[in-house]
Amino acid sequence: MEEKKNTLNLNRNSTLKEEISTEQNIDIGILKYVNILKETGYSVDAVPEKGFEITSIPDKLILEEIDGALTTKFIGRNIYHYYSIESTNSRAKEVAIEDEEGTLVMAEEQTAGKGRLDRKWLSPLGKGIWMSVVLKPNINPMKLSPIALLGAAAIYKALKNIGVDSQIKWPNDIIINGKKVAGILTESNVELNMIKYVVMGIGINVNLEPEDIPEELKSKATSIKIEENRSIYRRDLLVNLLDELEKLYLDFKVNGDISAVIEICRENSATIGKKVKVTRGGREKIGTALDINENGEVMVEFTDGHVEAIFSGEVAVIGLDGYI
Ligand code: BT5
Repeated sequence: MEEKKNTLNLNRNSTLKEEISTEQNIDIGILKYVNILKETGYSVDAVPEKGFEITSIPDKLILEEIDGALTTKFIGRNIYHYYSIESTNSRAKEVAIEDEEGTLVMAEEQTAGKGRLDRKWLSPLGKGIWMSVVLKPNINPMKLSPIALLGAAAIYKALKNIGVDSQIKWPNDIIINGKKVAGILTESNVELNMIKYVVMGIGINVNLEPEDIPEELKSKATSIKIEENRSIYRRDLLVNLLDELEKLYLDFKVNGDISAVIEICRENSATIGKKVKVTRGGREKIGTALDINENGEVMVEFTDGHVEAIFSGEVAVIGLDGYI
């Protein structure tokens, strides 16, 4: 499909690299390739009597490199890669019916990234993972509500794999040192009691610098680089994430089993034990989050002693969310 090759500069790099390493005669043609590599962010040094050496590779999500590193069976085996797009979730919804399960839409930047409830999601160029995966679980739509937790658990595990500790704030935020580093937006299409598709959108602030975060978000948003004081190679995180997502998803897809996900969300929760504000239908109530039950609902004990399982709506952790 033509769109998969739409980021000309990004996609042709891998082939160029091979051409350079196998080329014996350094002529004007190779200098042209070297220049293209440099423009794309590679550092290339001339080595006397040998040719050229690539000394550093750019942190770009180059299709061929991702493809070669993937360990998944179906997630990310069909990829749409954009340099700039309004929203990967919106694009994924356009291809979700026709395309196979596991189809991945990703972009270097989103110009109209979406959060939940029509909120905006900041997605600056080349600094994060902005992606959406098409899923087609063959389960009762009534069992779909914990699916965002699946994304959260996969992000948690992928971060852990690259040495980053985080917490999960029910249902869709990943937190480091009290600030949000990643979010999940799931959008589904259900017809006649059948799930046509679920698009799981994941945004991770990877290498954002403090100046990439606007003033109004500074109290609640952060990036891995800001918290860890090191740059992260986005490809490694992405490949890890797709792998963890596929492992956790398979149990869910086949028999609706979400227990491993719930366990991860419980053990690494930024919500359990905290004072929370629950907003539903415009009304606010204060309580304490006691646990996450086996359905992925958060159990909240309100100030009047009444305990309720909350499966949707807003549960804000008091003291954690910048706006409280
Ligand atoms: C979310 O919404 O956390 C869901 C975010 C999903 C983003 C991904 S990126 C790829 C895919 N394509 C899309 O268009 N979206 C998905 P919510 O819980 O409603 O949080 C949104 C709120 O978080 C905003 O109102 C801001 O206050 C804050 N926010 C916006 N951008 C942020 C960022 N990059 N990092 C941290 N917080 C942010």
